[in-house]
Amino acid sequence: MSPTQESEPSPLGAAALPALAVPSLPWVLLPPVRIHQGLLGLHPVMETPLEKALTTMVTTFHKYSGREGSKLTLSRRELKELIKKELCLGEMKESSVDDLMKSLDKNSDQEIDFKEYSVFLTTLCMAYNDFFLEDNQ
Ligand SMILES: [Ca+2]
Repeated sequence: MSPTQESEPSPLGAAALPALAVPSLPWVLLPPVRIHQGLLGLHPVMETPLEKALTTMVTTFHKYSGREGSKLTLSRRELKELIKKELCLGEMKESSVDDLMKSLDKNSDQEIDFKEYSVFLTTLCMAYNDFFLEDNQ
């Protein structure tokens, strides 16, 4: 954080958001392949906990992105509501929401698209991992 930013630090450490380089994935990991394999009886169709978590990450985005404006992006209000309801952080200060929006909105269009949201979740996931490691030392 630069010395000129005197507002409270983001509760999510959003200032340290990484740039997301999207790797190309082995085709066997892609959802249509998984579903097709399930239909062929190659594996149980039931989702594993990790697959459920991925599905929840996607459906949670769309649960809020469809409320106003573009259905494919989160507005500031939609992001604030998602954080309040899905991360149980309660009401965020307006300045914290502004800081988070500024950190996440890499293309500066005042909306959070799915890639920007993915960076947010990745950052949270890294913080959870740090907490997990500290707790298990
Ligand atoms: Ca954006």
